[in-house]
Amino acid sequence: QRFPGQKSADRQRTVGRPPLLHSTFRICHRDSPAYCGTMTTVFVDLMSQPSRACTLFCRAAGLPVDIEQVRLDKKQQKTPEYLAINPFGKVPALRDGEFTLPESASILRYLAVKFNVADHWYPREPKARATVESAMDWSSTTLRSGAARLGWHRVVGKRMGAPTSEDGAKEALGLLKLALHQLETIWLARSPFVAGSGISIADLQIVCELEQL
Ligand SMILES: N[C@@H](CCC(=O)N[C@@H](CS)C(=O)NCC(=O)O)C(=O)O
Repeated sequence: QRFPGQKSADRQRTVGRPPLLHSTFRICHRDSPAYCGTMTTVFVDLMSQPSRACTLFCRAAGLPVDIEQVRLDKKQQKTPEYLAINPFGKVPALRDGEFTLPESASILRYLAVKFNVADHWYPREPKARATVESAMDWSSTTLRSGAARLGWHRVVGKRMGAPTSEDGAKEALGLLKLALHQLETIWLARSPFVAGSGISIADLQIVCELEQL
């Protein structure tokens, strides 16, 4: 499979950039029949929910995108090389030629449009598209504020020696319970998918927030 604007596999292998970061590895497509060289790279750490959503999308939709690891435990997200790609110092981020992009939801939408993916991922019809975007906004603002904060206070922050508290965890749990209720009674009321009859990038975003709980 070849997407518009892709370079041939041979060209990619010859011209491919040297790894940006130490201990970089490529997660997908190197050994896939679809791997045929690409200018597009997504930088991730699979400890990160938004990174997993982008990685999952690339894999599930078979996108010719290189996935490179940025190790949060080694603070690689704060190196000058990476800050040149994402000045916020967070994962994920995307680089496509000279273009760089932070924020997972924007990355998901960009990839969907760039690679002209199947409609169910990111529908072209305006109302269906807006529903996917609404679910993504809800996930970023509402679900994540409970789920990620709970994980931070109970697990991640503790491991990193950051200040955490049981009060913080309890508050996050309250937000999470409300969000889960909304997910079941509103987003999933009529379909196993949040925004229509097929799986979309919103489902990937949401499932990656939930899977580690
Ligand atoms: N809204 C951002 C959130 C990105 C984010 O919070 N990434 C975290 C990991 S889940 C990160 O890189 N943290 C490292 C840091 O802040 O130094 C997105 O969706 O991309």
